Amino acid sequence: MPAQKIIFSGIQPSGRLNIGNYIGAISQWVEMQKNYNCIFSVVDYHAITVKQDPEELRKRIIEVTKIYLAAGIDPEKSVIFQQSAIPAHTELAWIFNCYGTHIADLNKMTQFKDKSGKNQESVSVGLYDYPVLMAADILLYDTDIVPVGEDQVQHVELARDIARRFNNEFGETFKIPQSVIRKEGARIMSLLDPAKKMSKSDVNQNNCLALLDAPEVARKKIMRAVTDSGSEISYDLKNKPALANLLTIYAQLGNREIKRLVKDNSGRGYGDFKKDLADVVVKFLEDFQKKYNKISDNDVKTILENGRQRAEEIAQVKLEQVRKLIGVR
Ligand code: ATP
Ligand code: LTN
Repeated sequence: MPAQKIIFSGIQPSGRLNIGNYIGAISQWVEMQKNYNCIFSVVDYHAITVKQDPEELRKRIIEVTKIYLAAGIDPEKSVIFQQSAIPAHTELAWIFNCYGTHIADLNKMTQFKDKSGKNQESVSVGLYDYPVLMAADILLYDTDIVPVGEDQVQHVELARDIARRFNNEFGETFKIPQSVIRKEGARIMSLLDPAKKMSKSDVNQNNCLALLDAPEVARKKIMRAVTDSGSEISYDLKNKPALANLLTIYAQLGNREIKRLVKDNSGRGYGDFKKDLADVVVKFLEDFQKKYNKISDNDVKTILENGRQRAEEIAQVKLEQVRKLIGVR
């Protein structure tokens, strides 16, 4: 029997996780655990590429872990660990800085351009180098598949390039990973601006539906979400992007098909549709938060420590192999 494929993914504890993170990433992971060997990380060293308050960061690491668990990641099946607990990640990132990564690669990264905006000269080197650390995360574990939202595909491409270049120079060392994104829901947009991604570090949280928003707050956010001109419920990404986004959220959280939703809403107005959507979101959040609230900080500690042990065993072997290949051992 062929060995089970390996899945790796992670989320930065850099803000309040939202339904974009859930739909685009975490919900895919939950499905994949049935058929694959999965490793999920809380990537705290990615979070510090932008300023974090230390007290807040400590809390967020626990919060993100609880969100993985509440969403259905099963620590008996999957490895869950904190990135900074395994120094092999940063060490391999350093090696990739020297072997496999070109300045031109990093200059192409759209996330860096978006996040650095007009301050490209004064943001941290870490923000620029961030995709190299991500490549190390992925390649350390012989990952086959990386389930992410659409915005991360470019970073996975870089991981593939780095792996190929390293293999060309030193012989087969790293597996070439592949990104997987959802057909629908790979890019959930802001509630107030359908041209912008829903992003957990957005300063205006009215753009986002956070997984830990009080359900009634979420309801208000939906009722205030922008809609498009016209009044008919139809899925039209180009002409009705705001409605297309709301339909996608409804379909994903309510487990419905978009086609069917459009049919069932024919003749109804935006207001009625939003009320239904608000009910679906409220129900989803209530169920989710019930599970979340049952998980203790102590559970999290134990799970992360277990995960660290399991992940470190794999990471150490790969890193030692690399150290030998480049001549430091
Ligand atoms: P930040 O604003 O801090 O960059 P983010 O909300 O973009 O945060 P990440 O930690 O970068 O979140 O992403 C975690 C995972 O969630 C990634 O796989 C990413 O592609 C996915 N993701 C993030 N935002 C969305 C979104 N709006 N729609 C679908 N997937 C998303
Ligand atoms: N850069 C990713 C988070 C991340 C990741 C990874 C995702 C860090 N390391 C490895 C998949 C695999 C982001 O979502 N911002």
